[in-house]
Amino acid sequence: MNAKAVKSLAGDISLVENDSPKAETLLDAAWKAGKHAYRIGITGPPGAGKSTLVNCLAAEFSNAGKHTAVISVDPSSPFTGGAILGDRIRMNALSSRDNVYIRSMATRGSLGGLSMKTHDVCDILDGNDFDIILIETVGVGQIELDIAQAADVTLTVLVPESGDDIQAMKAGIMEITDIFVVNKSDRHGAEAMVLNLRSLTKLRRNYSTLPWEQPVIKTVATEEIGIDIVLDKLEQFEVMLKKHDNWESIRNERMKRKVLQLINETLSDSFWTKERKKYLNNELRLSEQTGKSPFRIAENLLSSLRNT
Ligand SMILES: Nc1nc2c(ncn2[C@@H]2O[C@H](COP(=O)(O)OP(=O)(O)OP(=O)(O)O)[C@@H](O)[C@H]2O)c(=O)[nH]1
Ligand SMILES: [Mg+2]
Repeated sequence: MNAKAVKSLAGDISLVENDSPKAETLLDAAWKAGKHAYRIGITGPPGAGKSTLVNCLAAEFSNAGKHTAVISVDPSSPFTGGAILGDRIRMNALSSRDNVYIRSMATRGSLGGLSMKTHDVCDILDGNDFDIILIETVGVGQIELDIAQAADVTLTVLVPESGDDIQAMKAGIMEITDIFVVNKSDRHGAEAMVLNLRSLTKLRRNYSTLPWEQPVIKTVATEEIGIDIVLDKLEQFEVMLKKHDNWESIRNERMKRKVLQLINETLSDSFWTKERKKYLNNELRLSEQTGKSPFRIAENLLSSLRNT
């Protein structure tokens, strides 16, 4: 990408992030043009080596001639460009490449808002002819589940000491992970961690129609060890999705979610007139005296909808 193209893309993404009235036109065009990028989510606890790994993967995709985007989503930072200094330095080397684009996104309002924006930004990138979109998020609860919905494949990065993290994230992590990576496997306990994860993956996620078992891969991202295996598995997963028609159904599901979201937002916005807000506040204030339940209050509000 030349400097002009990068600037124009960055501008488009900012319009989407800021809910500009122009965003809708951009997203319309993106939906029309896009749908071919492979969206790869990378999640895991703080400091697990996600950025280091993403950096290795992005470099390999770029070497293979793929137009590659990296979005780092930082739910803990209220600043845009929340990437830490080390990330920046490493990423700078990468972003000077012609076929790589890097963008950080940070929380401005709610986490829900951030993940919706992430979906939109992925759509913009897809519409701009990217082949690969890597999305890095710190695993801090709900957010990685939301981000997983934006991705075609989710890679969870753990380290030999992640036993407690697995306990804390257990159900969620098994549900969303397609590929496990035990990074920092130059450190003690990597093998035990791999065995632990393998036994868990046997019990957990049910891919039903998909012939896939969650692989557990050891890496040392700082020395680029194991990266080739991660790339192989990512490619196998993509081939499998396409072969079993899941590629299409993931995109349809994404489209459906977007439509539902837009309908919900529009209905909700038009419903909450000044009068209805006032009515609600009044009922809340008087609830001690009236003893009305939320069901009765909602019913009254909705009845006003039926009468109009
Ligand atoms: N020993 C060892 N250190 C590693 C490895 N991979 C990454 N690191 C180091 O771990 C630290 C954190 O790496 P990052 O890639 O920034 O981790 P992260 O998961 O992106 O961190 P956050 O985005 O802050 O959650 C850095 O100092 C890396 O150099 C590895 O395989 N082995
Ligand atoms: Mg990082």
